[in-house]
Amino acid sequence: MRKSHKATKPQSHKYKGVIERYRQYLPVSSKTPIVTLLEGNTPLIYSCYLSKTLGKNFEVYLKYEGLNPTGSFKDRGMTMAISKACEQKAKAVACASTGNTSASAAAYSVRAGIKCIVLIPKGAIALGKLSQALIHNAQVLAVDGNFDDALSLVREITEKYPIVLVNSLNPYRIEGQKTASFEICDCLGCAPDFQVMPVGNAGNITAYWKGYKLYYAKKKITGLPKMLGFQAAGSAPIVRGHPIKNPETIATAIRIGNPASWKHAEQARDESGGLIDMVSDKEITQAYKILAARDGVFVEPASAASVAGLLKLSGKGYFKQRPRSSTGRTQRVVCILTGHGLKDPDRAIKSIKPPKTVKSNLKAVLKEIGY
Ligand code: AN7
Repeated sequence: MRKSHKATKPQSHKYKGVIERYRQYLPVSSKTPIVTLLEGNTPLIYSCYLSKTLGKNFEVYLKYEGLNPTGSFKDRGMTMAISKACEQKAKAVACASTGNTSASAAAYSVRAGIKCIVLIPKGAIALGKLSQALIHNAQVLAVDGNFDDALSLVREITEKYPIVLVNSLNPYRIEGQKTASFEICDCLGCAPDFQVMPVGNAGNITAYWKGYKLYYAKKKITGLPKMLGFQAAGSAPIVRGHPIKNPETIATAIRIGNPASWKHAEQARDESGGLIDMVSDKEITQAYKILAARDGVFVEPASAASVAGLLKLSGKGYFKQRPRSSTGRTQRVVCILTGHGLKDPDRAIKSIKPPKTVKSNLKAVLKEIGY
């Protein structure tokens, strides 16, 4: 017999986003309206090429955060920040952004039905990200200054007016973003030995470390990873030990001269026995192309900073090859790929030879493809 078809929402999808999945570890209650686009649950992809590069006893995995609903890891934090803003009956949120935060804030604000104000550094954000903030109807203002200038303006505005700040200074952003470390541990069945990631405003390294420490305290894992963070050489305040007035890099997402979570990033580095180093734009571009050409994974330049860092450390002999007989166990390295390559297609086109034009006939095409 045929079942009657009722016009109900589909119930088949069990996955309900990071808040429902990790509710017990997050500051939400039955009173919190959950605003979600089913973010998280991103794949942990084994990298043949990078595992081979590091050598025997190493496995390298790529946490592909570009597959979140708006194309970056920011969605994990935004589902929390916007849900909490709604719980507090906020009417408007604001952020400064190198692009991804604004894309995510704009999309989640639409879901929540609240106003979203975005300040971006003029001319310095990737086109994909700008198009997202605009199409989701955020009020976007291009500030004649850099990200750090935009962030201080937004901080001042949100302190004085009833507008919620949704940059990672908002503690709920960090709470949501820490779910990525839970996913990695749940997937591997343990904590990785090393985690490599880009560092910009330093909220994400703060969030991951918080997540790992919480899972450790809850006895879900028995060890903690070394946190290896990478800044772009032209925007490396933490490495150089002072704010950078005019930060520069092709990785516009991490073009940040005075990170808001500076101290927490240093804490993650020091407590984990890791490091924060820098990579040049050339190294970033190389890693960017390697990921696309060897592993089939397209990321934005800022995300490639993690793989550039991995390759830099590997070249220096940082990853020691222990003979199987001494400790035996394979060591796992996870690289966080924070944003999708389609965010910044201009950069892809600039990094590679343009397509060759051929005559529109079979002979000419066959000749080019070698048949
Ligand atoms: C792809 O969107 O700061 O160290 O305003 O978009 O937590 O800042 C973006 C940062 C890495 C650095 N990768 O993370 C913004 C913004 C990508 C990013 C980072 C960003 P944080």
